[in-house]
Amino acid sequence: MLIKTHDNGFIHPVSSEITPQRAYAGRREMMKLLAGGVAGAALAGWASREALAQTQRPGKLAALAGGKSGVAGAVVMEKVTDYKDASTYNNFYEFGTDKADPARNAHTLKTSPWTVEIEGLVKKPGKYALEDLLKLSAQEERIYRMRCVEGWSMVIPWVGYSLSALIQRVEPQPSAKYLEFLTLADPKTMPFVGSRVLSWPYAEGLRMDEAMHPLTLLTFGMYGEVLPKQNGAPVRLVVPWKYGFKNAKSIVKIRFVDKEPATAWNKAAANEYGFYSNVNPNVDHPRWSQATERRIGEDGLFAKKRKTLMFNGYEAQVGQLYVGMDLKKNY
Ligand SMILES: Nc1nc2c(c(=O)[nH]1)N[C@H]1C(S)=C(S)[C@@H](COP(=O)(O)O)O[C@H]1N2
Ligand SMILES: [Mo]
Repeated sequence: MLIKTHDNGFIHPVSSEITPQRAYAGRREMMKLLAGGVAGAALAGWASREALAQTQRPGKLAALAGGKSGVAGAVVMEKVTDYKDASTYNNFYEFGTDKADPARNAHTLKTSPWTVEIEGLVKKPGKYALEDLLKLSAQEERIYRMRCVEGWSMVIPWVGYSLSALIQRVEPQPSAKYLEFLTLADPKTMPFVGSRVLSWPYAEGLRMDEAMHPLTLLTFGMYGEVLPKQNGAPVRLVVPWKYGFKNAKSIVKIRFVDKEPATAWNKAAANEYGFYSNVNPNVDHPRWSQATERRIGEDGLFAKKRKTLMFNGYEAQVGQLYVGMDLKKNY
């Protein structure tokens, strides 16, 4: 049996970290559930077992327990992307701009000890240790579509809880209208933090109602395990209806502010990357169409691409956040 070591960010598993073989529930069980008219929750359970079944492999990271999500829209019934693709085809420019660079280089990232500083317009600012953040709310598994602005997509079972739980805990002041997310920028462990492709630290932002939306996930794991370093360990954001670049990795600071914060990609090219960055097949990137996408691991380079969905398929859940807004202007 092959045990991977430091490549791809895997660590030597110790026996206590290896999750026991989980029961596999197959397609037949799903058909039974469908026939019996069993609703969402049971199907979500099937989907998460299906996802876990794909990850029985050596060299696992520490298990991160997550019950199935009760949030509407949090589980997509599509084939889950192979763990291998999700952990080797990445954007994490602090470790290089090639898709293979983060898996090759992120082993230098030191994820423990880790604190996230909460500052700005809140009643309870301060430094929150990762261990305390992990315990702040029950972890859920959510299978979300992820659509990168470059035209590819994946389906990933994330583990975390709604960011709203943390926001409520720190008690925002009424003047707090936006959240700014700042990520680690450590030139000693991140070889490309000196490069001029982006300004560092990588910064992102959300409007308060977007940050409070139940689908917005403060994320600690994927595929039932802690996040690999190349995927933004130990804590990142996942906002499934927005382009992938909103999903800030390796967050060290969350600032509550009264004005729309600057974001790394907007600073780099304001005409290409706006603040909202909602997935929208009707608004082209200035240099390419956003109408279609290629699902990593499924759609070959020459296969017909699949249609990109409005708000990445989460329109029913989030459409009301943008009523009355011109989404061509607020791209
Ligand atoms: N700190 C940081 N976060 C980041 C990025 C980055 O370069 N640095 N890239 C973003 C982009 S463009 C995408 S598509 C997603 C990719 O997440 P994944 O590699 O886990 O799929 O991370 C986002 N978060
Ligand atoms: Mo991206």
